[in-house]
Amino acid sequence: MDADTISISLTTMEGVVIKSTGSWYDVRTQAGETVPCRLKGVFRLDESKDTNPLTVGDRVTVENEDGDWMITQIAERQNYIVRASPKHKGARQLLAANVDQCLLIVTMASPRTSTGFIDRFLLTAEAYHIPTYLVFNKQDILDPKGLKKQQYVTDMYARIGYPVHLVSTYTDQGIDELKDLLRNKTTLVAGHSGVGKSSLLNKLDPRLELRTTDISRITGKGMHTTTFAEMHFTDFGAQIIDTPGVREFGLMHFLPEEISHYYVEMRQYIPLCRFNNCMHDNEPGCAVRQAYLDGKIAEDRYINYLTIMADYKANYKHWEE
Ligand SMILES: Nc1nc2c(ncn2[C@@H]2O[C@H](COP(=O)(O)OP(=O)(O)OP(=O)(O)O)[C@@H](O)[C@H]2O)c(=O)[nH]1
Ligand SMILES: [Mg+2]
Ligand SMILES: [Zn+2]
Repeated sequence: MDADTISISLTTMEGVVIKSTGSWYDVRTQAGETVPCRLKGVFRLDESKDTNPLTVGDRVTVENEDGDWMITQIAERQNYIVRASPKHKGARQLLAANVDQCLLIVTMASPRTSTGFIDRFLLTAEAYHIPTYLVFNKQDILDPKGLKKQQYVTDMYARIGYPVHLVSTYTDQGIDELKDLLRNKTTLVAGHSGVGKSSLLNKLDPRLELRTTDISRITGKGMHTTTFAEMHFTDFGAQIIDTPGVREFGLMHFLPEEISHYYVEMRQYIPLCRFNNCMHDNEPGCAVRQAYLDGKIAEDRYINYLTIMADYKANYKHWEE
């Protein structure tokens, strides 16, 4: 440290990033104060597939130098969730770090969530050992067809061990039991745009007053009301990260042959395949495919697996170049 630095007032504190807009970061310090910070210019993007070096949930050290807050250190992450960057093909964006659990908000009303999307999320969460709850929102507007579809989908996930919650932010169905799950934890709330993530947070703690918007009646697609991930501290002791709706989650850290291991119900069959590099597609003696043919692995799950593998292999080549 040189003489100049010593002569100015310098305060160091620990904190957590609660919002990141790219160039500025809001950090909540241990004292419970929120301060806007810049990142000290020494951090480079690691292995370069990430488009952002720092994300919500990151634990950091901040220093105040003459009134300006700077982030000077980032603690190692316990885990993180990435999404495929909407702008750069093959790049990924950190959505959040250091989460205890995820709530994946889905709906069989509008905009309807596909099981392919759910599976991609679940396998990412499995890879990082993050427990995930499936929350089926908009119970109040399901028509008979939607209800039937929901019954099928919820059975499928419940059978393989994922907790399922049926909620409505309009009628308050299922809201209290969610509070019990969230208390004293850091939870990432994810899902497509327009499924009701911010509405759910407002329901859990009305003081948050987060912006929500009607989904477009014409396209049925959300309009991305929430634009940055942000961690909120609720009045019942939960830390919840609301995120912008995502189209797709990124899976780039995996090798193609790893993917089946993150399909929880496939794991038990993998060692029984004839070839130990089996991809569980058309290989002879594949125990996973056999389990699917015997009705032990749900059709949606297996078909999604094959689709994910095909996409993944195509992209994986691209990343290797
Ligand atoms: N019928 C019904 N509509 C709901 C429910 N929850 C939310 N909505 C509506 O769904 C629309 C989208 O809600 P938001 O909370 O903004 O959705 P979001 O997931 O935060 O969307 P993004 O911020 O764009 O990712 C709004 O019109 C809400 O009123 C529900 O339980 N039932
Ligand atoms: Mg939102
Ligand atoms: Zn196999």
